[in-house]
Amino acid sequence: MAQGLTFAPFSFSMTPIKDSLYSQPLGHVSGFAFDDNVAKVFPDMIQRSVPGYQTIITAIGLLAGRFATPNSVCYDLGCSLGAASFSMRQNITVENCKIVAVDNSTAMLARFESILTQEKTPIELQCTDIQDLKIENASVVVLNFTLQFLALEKRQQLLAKIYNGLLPNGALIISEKLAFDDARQQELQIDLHHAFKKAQGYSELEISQKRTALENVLIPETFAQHQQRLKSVGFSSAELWFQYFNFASFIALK
Ligand code: GEK
Repeated sequence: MAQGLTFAPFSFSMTPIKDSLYSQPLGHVSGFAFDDNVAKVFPDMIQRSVPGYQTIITAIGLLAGRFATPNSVCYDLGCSLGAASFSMRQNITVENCKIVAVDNSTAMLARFESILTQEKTPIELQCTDIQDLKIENASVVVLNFTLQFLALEKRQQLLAKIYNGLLPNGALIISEKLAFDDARQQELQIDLHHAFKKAQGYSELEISQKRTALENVLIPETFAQHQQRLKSVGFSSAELWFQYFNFASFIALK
């Protein structure tokens, strides 16, 4: 019998489909897109590609449980299939709080909707570009591996909008693939990430074709760049709470 794929502390009821999108030689590798082929295999893809993904999802729930305030909104920006939203919902205990989950991939949101049940803390889905979204009355905002897909010059404006939409003492949780200033560190961390992917069952071909697909689509920055920009838009502090090779998660406080 097929096993449901676990996103601790909850599980997707859908059958996980193995990601083999880059397993055969592709004459031309197109830029990575969040289309239906990706949405279909996404739970398997992200868990086998992002070191620490499950730990981060669990922690986002715990952080939401701590920072969500009554009568406020928690935003999950670039929600994909809703792993962070479900984890937040499981931990939010305050009254009259809602989660707004946003993505501009219709394929992702269709799948999210198909597994969504409504409970005490509602989850509202919005199919839109997060740059066009109105953010207000927010106690928690999550950008879990989403900011890295925005053009570099668009990031400051989005973060300023998030800062302005957050309530006093609100929190922004950002997870990103990182770059490093030091060339040896950069090479080492990329190698370690590839070793992680190999250990997860990806072949050299899959790793290299996926890397080509993500070039110019996923643009990592150093933690110092993120921290400096978060402070420049007004956050009083921004600190790392998790890092596993070149994947990290940080929390910025208003
Ligand atoms: C998770 N947070 O499982 N507007 C809206 N959505 C966007 C935009 C944009 N401008 N750019 C990218 N996306 C999820 C994982 S995946 C990360 C996030 C990854 C969406 C895109 O469609 C995709 O669903 C998501 O951001 C990034 O916790 O695949 O590495």
